[in-house]
Amino acid sequence: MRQCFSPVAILNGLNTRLIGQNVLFYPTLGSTNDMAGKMAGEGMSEGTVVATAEQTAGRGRQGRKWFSARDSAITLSVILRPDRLALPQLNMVAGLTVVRCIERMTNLKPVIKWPNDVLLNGRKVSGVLMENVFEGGKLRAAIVGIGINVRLDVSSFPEIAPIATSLSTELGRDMSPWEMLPCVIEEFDRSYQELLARGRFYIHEEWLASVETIGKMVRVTSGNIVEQGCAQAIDVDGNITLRRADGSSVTLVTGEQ
Ligand code: BT5
Repeated sequence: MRQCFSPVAILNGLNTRLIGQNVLFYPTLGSTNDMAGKMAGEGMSEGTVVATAEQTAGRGRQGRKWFSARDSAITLSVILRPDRLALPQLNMVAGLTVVRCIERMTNLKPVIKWPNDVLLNGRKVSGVLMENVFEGGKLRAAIVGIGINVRLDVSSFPEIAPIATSLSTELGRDMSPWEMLPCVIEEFDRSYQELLARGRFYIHEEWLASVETIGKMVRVTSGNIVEQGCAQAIDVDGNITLRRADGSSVTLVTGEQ
């Protein structure tokens, strides 16, 4: 497969410690998570970013699709080799990265919908897909995939048109994914360094400050269980506690809203 190096400005201008020390930029790819996962299995260095201008088979969680179009979105994956215990907070780092970057680049006010959708005016502008690469029962790498609709015309995708938005739409002006890419890589690096230096409780607090789910009625699917209730709390590992209609409480380890 043809691989081209990222634009000189992106590579040279980056100010990072780990994430972005190696950036592999492809004109087109099926899924950046698939490519990064393959590379991680082959020993590619930690902090490597795999990005593409056009993702043709983007994936969401649980086999769902992630839509994008050429030159219209950020679609990237980062290879990390964290402690297994830090995986839930790594997911929070990814959500926080998107929020911080959108704030820095646009002054818009995004919020996080548990577990990790980023919304603007109630519509989804970004999603995170974290996948783990195991070898012989040991965690070899975590692949953190981020998709952001920068100038994606969501009206051309009927499946998501009513629920999705893009930064350009919200701003009322064109925005290029390439002006945003360095910011995403730098914010990811900065937030990941914060996790390493200041710990999981700090990241949880920072992440929680952008979460809009607390106090809302939610429907959560966790395995075969479907629960509905008012979200009371989300703990440091991302587990959510709901108050059911009958007043009882339930905590769900992981799930879908
Ligand atoms: C996600 O899944 O939100 C994770 C999306 C991660 C995408 C990145 S792009 C780079 C990397 N490589 C990949 O192959 N994936 C990652 P989930 O929470 O399961 O949400 C999926 C749902 O979001 C779909 O079923 C649609 O309803 C909706 N959706 C799909 N494309 C969208 C888009 N571009 N904008 C907003 N919503 C979308």
